[in-house]
Amino acid sequence: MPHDTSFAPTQLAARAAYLLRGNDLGVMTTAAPLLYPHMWSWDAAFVAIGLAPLSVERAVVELDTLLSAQWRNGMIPHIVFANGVDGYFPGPARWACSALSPDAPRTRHTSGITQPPVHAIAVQRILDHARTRGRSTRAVAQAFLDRRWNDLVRWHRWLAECRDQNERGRVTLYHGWESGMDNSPRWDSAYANVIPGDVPEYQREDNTIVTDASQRPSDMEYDRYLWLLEEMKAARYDDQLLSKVMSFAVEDVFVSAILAVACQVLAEIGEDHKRPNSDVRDLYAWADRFRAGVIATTDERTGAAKDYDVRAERWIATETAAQFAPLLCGGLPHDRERALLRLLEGPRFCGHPDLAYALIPSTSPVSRDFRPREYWRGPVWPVMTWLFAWCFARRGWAERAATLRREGLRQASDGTFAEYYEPFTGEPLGSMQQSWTAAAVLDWLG
Ligand code: 9WN
Repeated sequence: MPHDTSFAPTQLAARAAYLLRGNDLGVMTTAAPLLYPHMWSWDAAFVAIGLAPLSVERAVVELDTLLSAQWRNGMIPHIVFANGVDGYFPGPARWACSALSPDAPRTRHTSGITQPPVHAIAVQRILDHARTRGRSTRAVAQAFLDRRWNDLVRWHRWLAECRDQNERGRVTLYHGWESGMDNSPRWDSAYANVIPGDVPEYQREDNTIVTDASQRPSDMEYDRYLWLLEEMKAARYDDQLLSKVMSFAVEDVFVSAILAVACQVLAEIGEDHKRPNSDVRDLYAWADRFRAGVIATTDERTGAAKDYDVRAERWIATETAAQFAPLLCGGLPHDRERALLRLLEGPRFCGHPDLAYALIPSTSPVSRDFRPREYWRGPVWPVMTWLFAWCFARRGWAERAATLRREGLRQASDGTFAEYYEPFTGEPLGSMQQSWTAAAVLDWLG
């Protein structure tokens, strides 16, 4: 047992619920109390998943808040800033979205980029929980779906049309933050071609909260992150212009797999709830297109998926969790899928003999890019465990899903609800009391 404290399931669930209440600002839950004092897009979806077993009503409010900050073009922004709260850089003034883009909302401050589209999964979980409740709660969930259906479809349409302009079945990102896996080795080669110009002066805030530099991205990485913001601002966040001017442009295979799953899930919800046929048809078509786009990147022997560097016109193969993207959305030929599962469960990933828990490290411990403490370069992220477990259950792999859940709960039983964990020692790292870690636990125990 890597850590001394170990909470029993009921205590752990109570602490997770208490944590979410503590991070609740009223109509939004901060991603974490100190490091991330605002609402993040994919965090909000996972938070809604954690809230649903506690209160369907409150889970709905979380998604409503997020969707009320949706851009006119359909984009869900990666951050919705809490009113009157500082403490995170880059904040609203640095993004300057409403001053620059006619698509940005007027009544809310947001960032100008996006994040992985996991929200349909949250809608599905809300509907699942609502079905087990009384009539008034079921009505709340139904009213949410009626109210937000068009917004959810618009969101998927924006990804399919503006972020896959050539219909290759893969989502293009213009910033590593859009992948949610900010400093993953996946993006090293693409970032190497980003040459920061005049970045207006800035002061990082993250490293005043997580003071151990080995757990966060480096200053050099931050210079590039901030430079990309300047490029976007010069293009006024215009979808067409971004595709031409951004010096970072990658097709993200993991986000593409998530989009394939999300479109499929939303299409099924649409069918069940008698939404317009044309929407359902579009959603199924996008699900097929993005699934095919993911499969087209895979290695013939191992089934491992690759990203693509649009600027360098080069495939990016890294030993990271992202290469398992096809396991999320399905579509691989049987033998290739078996090979990819062997890779996942073998010594390069979950079966590595020195791991504290049989979980998926963000980067393979045998890769030369592996850093056991550094953010997306090695640590295990509980929210990723949840995502894989949920997708595996959906794919009919009950035993694999149960193993991830069991190991994920063992890891989380230290009660810190850490953002990520050192894979060998199980040391909690990054932000403590991270909302989506508590949410994963609540879903598992709910
Ligand atoms: C930048 C909030 C977010 C997550 C991301 C994670 C981290 C932000 C940061 O925190 O990113 O968006 O400042 O490092 O990488 O996945 O959504 O939890």
